[in-house]
Amino acid sequence: MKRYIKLFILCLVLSQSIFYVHGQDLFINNTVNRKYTNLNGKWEYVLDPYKTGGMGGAAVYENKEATGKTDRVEYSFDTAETLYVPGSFNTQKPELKYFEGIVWYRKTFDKANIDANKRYFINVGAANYKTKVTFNGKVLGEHEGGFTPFSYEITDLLKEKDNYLIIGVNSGRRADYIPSVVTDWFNHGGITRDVKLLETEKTFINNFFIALDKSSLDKKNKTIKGSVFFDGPQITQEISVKIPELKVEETFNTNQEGPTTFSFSVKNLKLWEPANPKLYEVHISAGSSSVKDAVGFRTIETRGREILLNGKPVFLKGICLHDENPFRKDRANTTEDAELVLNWAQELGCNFIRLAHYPHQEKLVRLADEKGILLWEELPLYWGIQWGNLEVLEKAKSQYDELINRDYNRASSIIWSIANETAPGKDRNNFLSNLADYIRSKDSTRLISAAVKKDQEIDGHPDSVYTYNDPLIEKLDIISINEYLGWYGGLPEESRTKSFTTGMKKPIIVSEFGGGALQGFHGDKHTRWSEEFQENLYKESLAMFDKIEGLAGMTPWILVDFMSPLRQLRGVQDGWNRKGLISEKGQKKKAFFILKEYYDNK
Ligand code: GCB
Repeated sequence: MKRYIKLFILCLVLSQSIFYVHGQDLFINNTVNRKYTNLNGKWEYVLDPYKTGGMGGAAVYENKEATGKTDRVEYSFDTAETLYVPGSFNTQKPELKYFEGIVWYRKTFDKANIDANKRYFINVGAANYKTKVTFNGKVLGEHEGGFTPFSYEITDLLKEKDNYLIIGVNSGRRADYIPSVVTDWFNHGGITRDVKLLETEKTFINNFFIALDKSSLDKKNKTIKGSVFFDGPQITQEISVKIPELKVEETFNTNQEGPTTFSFSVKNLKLWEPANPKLYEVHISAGSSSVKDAVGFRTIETRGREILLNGKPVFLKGICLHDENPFRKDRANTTEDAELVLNWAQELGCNFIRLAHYPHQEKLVRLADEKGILLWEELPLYWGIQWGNLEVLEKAKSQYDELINRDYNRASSIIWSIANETAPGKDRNNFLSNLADYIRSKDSTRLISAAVKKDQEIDGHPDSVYTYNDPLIEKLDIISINEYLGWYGGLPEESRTKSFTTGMKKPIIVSEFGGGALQGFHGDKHTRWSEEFQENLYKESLAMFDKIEGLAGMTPWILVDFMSPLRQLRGVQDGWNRKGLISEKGQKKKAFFILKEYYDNK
C-alpha cells in the first residue's frame, strides 16, 4: 500500500513539474551587444481563442498546408494575416482589442553561412504571458512571465533554407499567475519585445555581473568585483577583464565548477551619478568568446532615514511610469519610446522613476544609464496574488532571476520593489520575506522596498496620524507608501490634518499619490476630473508629504495617462486611467507644473 502512496506522490510531483513551467534553456544577458539577426517585422498569425494548440486535430506548430485538393488542414499560415513583432496584438487589430487567449505567430527565414563552430539561440525580449516556442516543428519549451527575456537553443535544428519559428503566446489571466487576474493596466498580449537569432561561440560567456565593491567607496583606489558565467563544453583556463579607459587589463583563472569570480583595484574611477552618468566600456573575454558592455559604477545604501548614492544623501525626485507608448497605444519597445518618456520626466525635474508595476523594456533601463536617471524596478506582485501557493513563489523567484540577470550591470537601477499594496498575513509575510532573502542572496548592489499599507487601512481605525507597522518593513531597506487621500476618500484639504509615523527608522518614499483629470476639462478645485482638482490635490499632497520626517523621495502616480480596462467612464476615462500629469496625446495638465516647481525648488 505504502508503495502505491509513494508512487502516487511521485506522479503528482512529476505532473506538477510538467504543468508548472516558466523555463528557458539558458539565460543570455546583454543581447544587444552580441552577434544577432533581428527577427522583428511582420509575422503571420493564427488565433486560438479556445487555447487548444491544434486546429482540426493538427498541432498548429507543425506548420501544415494542404498538399492536394482532397487534403484537410484547418489552418494556414501561408494565407494568414500578419501582426507586427514586437507589439501588442490587441492594439494592432480592432477585432483583437479585448482578446485574451493564444495567438500563434510564425516567422519563416533563411540563414546563409551557418557556421558549424557556432551555436544559435532564439531570444525573446518579452512575450505576455505564457509562451510556447517551437522551431522547425520541434517544441523547444514554455516560458512563463510576461515581461522578462528568455532564450532557447536551436543549433541542431537550424537550416540554410525555409526555417519556421512558431511561437504561441497565451495572454489569458489566471489566479496563480504573476500578476493575478485583476490589474489596473491593459493586458497587452503577444510578443511585445524584440526577437533575435543569436550566434555564439561553442563555449561562451552567457552572463556576467560587474559592480563597484561598496567597501572600497571611501578608498582612493576603488575595487571592482564581479562574476562570469560560461556555457559550453570547454571552459578555458583564463578570463580577461579590460576597461581601456581606466587602463585595466586583468586576468583570472577560470573556476571549472561554478561562475568565475574576480576582483581588482582601479585608480581614478569616476563614479556614475545623475549629474555625471559616466559609463565605461568593459570587455570580458575567455578563449574565443568575448562580450562588451557600457557600465557605470556607483554604490547605493541607506543610513538611518537617508538614501546614500556614492555615500552622499540623495532626494529621489521621481514619478511613476507604465511601459506604454500612449501615441501608439502599445507596449513601449523602442529606444524612441523610451526617449519620449524619459525626456518628459527630465522636463518635470526628475532624477528618479518608478517603473510600475512590472519589468519595463531593457532599452529604457539602458537609456536611463546614459541619461543619469535612477530607477525603481518591480515585479507585478500586485493585487490578488496567491501567497499560500509555493509554485507562485517559485515563479516570482524565477522572474526575479531573469530581471536581475538582465539588469544587474545597469547603474541606474537602484531599487528592487517586491510588492505593491499587499495586506499582511501569515502566507503573504512568509512569501515576501522569503523573496526578499532570495533577492539579497543574488544581488547586494541594490536596495529592497515594497509599497506597504498603513495600519489604519488594515485595522480600519481612521486617525489623523497614519502609522506603518507592517511586519514586512523589517525586511526592507526603504519604506514605501501609497497614499490617495483627497482622491480615494476625503477632499484634498484633509491632508492638512494628517501626519505620518513609522515604527522603524528607515528612509520613506511616497511611492504613489494622485488623482484623475481629463486634460482640457476645467472647473473649480472641487470639480472632479478637472485639471484644477488635480492641481489642488498636488498642492495639498506635496505640503502634507513634505512634513514627513525622513522623506527620501517620491514618485507620484503617474507621468502619462495609461490604458486600463477598469476605467470606463464615458467622455472622461474611455478606457484610460486619467491620473497622468500628461494626457495620452502628450499634453501637459496643470498639476505637471506644480510638481515641476516643487522639484525645481527641492
Ligand atoms: C494604486 C495602484 C495603481 C493604480 C492606482 C490608481 O494604488 O498601485 O496600480 O493604478 O492606485 O489609479 O488607482
